[in-house]
Amino acid sequence: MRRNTQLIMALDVTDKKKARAISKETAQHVDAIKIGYPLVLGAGLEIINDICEFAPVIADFKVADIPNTDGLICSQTFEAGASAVIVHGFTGHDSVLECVKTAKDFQADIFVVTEMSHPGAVEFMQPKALELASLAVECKASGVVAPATRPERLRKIRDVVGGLTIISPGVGAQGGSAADAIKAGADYVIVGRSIYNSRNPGIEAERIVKEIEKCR
Ligand code: OMP
Repeated sequence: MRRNTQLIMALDVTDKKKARAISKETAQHVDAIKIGYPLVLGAGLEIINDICEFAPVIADFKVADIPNTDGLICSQTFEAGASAVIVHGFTGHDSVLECVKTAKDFQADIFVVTEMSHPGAVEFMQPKALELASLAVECKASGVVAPATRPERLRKIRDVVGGLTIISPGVGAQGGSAADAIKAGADYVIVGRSIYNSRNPGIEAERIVKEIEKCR
């Protein structure tokens, strides 16, 4: 993934036309566009290839199954044009290794979820987050997903993952700040609603990029 603006847009809209319009408006300000179940269920898997016209696509399918099924999900997603897939780590080393192996065949990336950004993540994920981060390192994933809503936790996850890429959601609508996340060690922030629900997504994306630039 290019590392230019350090902004990844989460495109959680469900309408193809809207998705394309927002992607076009924001393309020059983002390093990647993350799409997940809302858009793929609304517009079909072909939407990945559509959005690739504007930026590399990260498929947020939070893959969490047995290795064989995980491998099939990842290969279908990479064949559809995605540059990366987000997977869960709680399924264990064998499942994540299968995803990483499949990604290698496509010269693509796997990001492993550690501690999620929402409040409920403290119940089950937080106690295991650093182990999930270690698992990502051991499985040679490209990176991890870590919460912008808890910069102090992000810092701890950075200590564990060393040079792996950290992509960090929770900025804006969930209360986190782009600057704090970058300062705590995120390589990229992921921003959804603040951009795609704003009256002018291009201007909002540019504003976030400027905020990130100030921390460099
Ligand atoms: P907004 O809260 O609208 O900015 O969107 C955040 C995006 O990041 C959504 O697509 C979420 O599904 C995703 N996300 C989180 O919010 N928290 C996480 O811990 C992990 C993810 C993710 O894996 O992308």
